[in-house]
Amino acid sequence: MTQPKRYLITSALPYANGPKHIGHLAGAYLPADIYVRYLRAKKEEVVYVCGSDEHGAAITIQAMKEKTTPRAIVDKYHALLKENMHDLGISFDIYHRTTEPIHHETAKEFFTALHDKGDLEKKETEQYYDEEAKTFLADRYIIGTCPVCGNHSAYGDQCEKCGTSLSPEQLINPRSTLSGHAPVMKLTTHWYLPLNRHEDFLRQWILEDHAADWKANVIGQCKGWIEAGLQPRAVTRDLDWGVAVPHEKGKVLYVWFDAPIGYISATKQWAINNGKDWRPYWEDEGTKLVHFIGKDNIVFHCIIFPVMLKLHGNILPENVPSNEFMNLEGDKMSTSRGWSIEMEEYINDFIKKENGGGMMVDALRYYLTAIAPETKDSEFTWKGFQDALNSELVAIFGNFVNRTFVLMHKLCNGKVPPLTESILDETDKKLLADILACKVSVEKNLEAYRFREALFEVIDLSRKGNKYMQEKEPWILAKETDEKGLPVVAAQQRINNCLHICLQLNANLSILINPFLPFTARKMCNMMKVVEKMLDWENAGKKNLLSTGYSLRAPELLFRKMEDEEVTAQIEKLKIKSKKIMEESNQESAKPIAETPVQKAIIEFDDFAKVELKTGTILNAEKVEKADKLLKLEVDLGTEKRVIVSGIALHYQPEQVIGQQVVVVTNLAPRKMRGIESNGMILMAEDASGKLQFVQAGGEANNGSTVN
Ligand code: B3M
Ligand code: ZN
Repeated sequence: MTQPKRYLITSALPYANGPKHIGHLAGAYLPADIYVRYLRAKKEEVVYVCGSDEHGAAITIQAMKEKTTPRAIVDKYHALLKENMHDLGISFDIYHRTTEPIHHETAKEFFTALHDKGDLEKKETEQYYDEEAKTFLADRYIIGTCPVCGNHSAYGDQCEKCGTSLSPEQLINPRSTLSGHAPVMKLTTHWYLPLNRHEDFLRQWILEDHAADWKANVIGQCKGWIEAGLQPRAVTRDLDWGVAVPHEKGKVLYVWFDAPIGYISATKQWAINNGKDWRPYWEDEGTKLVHFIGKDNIVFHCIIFPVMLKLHGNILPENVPSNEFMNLEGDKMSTSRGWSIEMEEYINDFIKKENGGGMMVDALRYYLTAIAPETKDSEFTWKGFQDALNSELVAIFGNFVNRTFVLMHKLCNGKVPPLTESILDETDKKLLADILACKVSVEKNLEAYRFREALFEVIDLSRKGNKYMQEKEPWILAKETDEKGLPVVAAQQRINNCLHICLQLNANLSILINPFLPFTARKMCNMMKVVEKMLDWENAGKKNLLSTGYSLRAPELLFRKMEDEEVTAQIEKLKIKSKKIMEESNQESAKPIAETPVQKAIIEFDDFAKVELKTGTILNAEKVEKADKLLKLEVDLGTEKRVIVSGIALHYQPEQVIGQQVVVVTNLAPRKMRGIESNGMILMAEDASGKLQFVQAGGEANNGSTVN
């Protein structure tokens, strides 16, 4: 797009169902905040919106767990999340909530507009119903045995033990979490968003128009979805907590229909609070809309919400920078398994305890950005955090700033010394050129959402500052003047030039580090006795930010070291917390990958030998009525033909799999799914984009060959 007139930046709305961990922070909030702070420093017109997602089963289930009402849950966790984000320097222009009346009105209006234009379809489907509780059951309300790993408490949408995504009818022995009894199938009516009508648009808009500027992980996932063929998505639910569907009793909008509209209602509320007009932000093509999210939200922000926006006549996002996941000490970060560092825990342990003026906020922001999972999953370790803090922030950046101030006070009377241009040498000129080059490259990286790289550039510039100082050795110059009989004036001129340049570099570093480490930048301003206005981005690259003769304050400590004992204590705390939560909830303990390289327990050969695997070819495939995820397959196994029901319909159209060679588990006990008996299981593997791929024997294996 040409130079945008304004920016609207969003971060995924966290569910107000519990505390959020630092992996969330690293995924959707910190990068957006860095971007926004950069835009503000550039004096762009920018609004940064977010808020709590307060609907959906995530909330009602938490209310059940805590034996209270959904309202009490969202009130409690909304307040917590809002405060946590603020404490960590996330600078939303508004942190809204989806239970606000303005949001309900906005979401209803949106639904009605699409409905009245004929953009939604009404369909009758069968759904699990709890006869005792007299209610239809959302996927999360059904638990049963996972068909893949045998976990007895898998949910109707996902098994949290093995990670497989499921549909309720795949669960063995399903039971309702409300009554504990087996649910029955019952007819219900819902509204659907027919995504299939918009395939051409999505293909063009994502895979053509944005192929080059969206991240590869985002394009990859979208491609998987589009090529698998898009299905109509239900946008209503039989629930009583949520945005009521206009003119329908007992139904609410599906949480993923109303939540992204939360970005719009938050913008409206922001506009009301600030006497502005919200419309251009969602209706004028000059707006650059950017959604920052985690990878589990890609389909909603790249496929479903854009279709809704297009139908409703709104602008579309320019980009959807999505991060992969951040692991913790060798295992997946997970609040429910206690293997996490919650934002509030970090705040209590490091921020509230010390009055460091944001020192430990910036330390966390630094490490999370340095290890950001921008292109692949990454890992937080306390040792890594300590290393980053001690050997980068303290030893490089902090050291340079501190040295400059100490020497300036010692050798230049606490004032900015003059610069004598005539004696500038190559080393001086090189460093001055590096400042400008750094600014250019930080800009380029930030604009391409490469935050780690941008941060490395800034740290690298401070490293160059240290090297420069080391080469110039002003402290030696100061000593040697008298002994060597050099004219004092000439030596002092060289000292002055060195510290003048170092001070200008300091001023530049404060501007360049500001989007990432805002507290540090402000402390540096205080040391330099300049107002915050100096942090305006247009000042970056300038060589005269501090005037000659200006007297500066004494250095302040920017960062502190982290001790080994703190590292040990945090790891210990993590293990104890996780063990306790696991015991309470009867789950299997999280174990660091280093200790357990394989996920599942070792089995004897005899156990493996019980599994019969054979090659086959799919002869026929058809959709299973009223089940989004299932395909009914007929498979040729050489000596026999079998019917197998497979949960691959979201990834493949029936015609795409006919003729496909497959590997089948042939001695699995038969199971009924949607009234069809399935006799076996097809082996599939998930690829990097999340799409299921067929496991194949390769070569010319005959149907019915045994796989060993
Ligand atoms: N609350 C899911 C999540 O927290 C959801 C995001 C909504 S963004 C509109 O991952
Ligand atoms: Zn499982």
